[in-house]
Amino acid sequence: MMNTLVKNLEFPKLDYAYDALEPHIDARTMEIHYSKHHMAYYNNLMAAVKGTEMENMGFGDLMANISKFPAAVRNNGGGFINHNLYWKVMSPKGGGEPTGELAQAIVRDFGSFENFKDAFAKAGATRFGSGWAWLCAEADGKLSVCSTANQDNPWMDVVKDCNGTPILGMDVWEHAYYLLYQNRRPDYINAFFNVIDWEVVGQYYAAVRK
Ligand code: MN3
Repeated sequence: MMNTLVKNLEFPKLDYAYDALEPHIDARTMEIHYSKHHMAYYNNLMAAVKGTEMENMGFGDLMANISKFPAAVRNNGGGFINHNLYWKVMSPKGGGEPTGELAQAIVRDFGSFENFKDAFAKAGATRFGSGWAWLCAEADGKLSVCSTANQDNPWMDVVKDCNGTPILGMDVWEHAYYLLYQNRRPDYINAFFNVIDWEVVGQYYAAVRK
């Protein structure tokens, strides 16, 4: 996915119904978030790259060199890929705790799963304005938690203090939670833990380690 040519990027299918994450994330929020917000990032990205050298770059290379390209590509390219990850790491069978290698790495790098949850929740809650919280992995398996503003992400060269490959991303823009939670971002963050699909996150972790 990350190395797909930009001109060949496709808007992803959602693997579950809009109401599948209720009561944690409501159907109306999911519908608007996916079919309006995410779709707009995709459409605006494709419009911004059309007829430029960016069309024929791998998407990962575009992210890794985003400092050389227009802000519209940074914002919409980030919005496109960040939401692709967000839909994948959530599922109706989510919640609980990771298992296997990822569980062991979380205990090794954060002390406990509860400590990880606290760090991740804090990264999301303290991001001023709009942005994302991330759990990232290095090729050697090391995990870290960080956050980025707006639609920036750890793949971008402009992001200096939040690195590694994202294996879990949480959208903390108000559009992700305002209909159900209004200004109560911490309540949304607590609810998000109930929909995290740790099996998927574990697969992303294994892929980074290869
Ligand atoms: Mn969003």
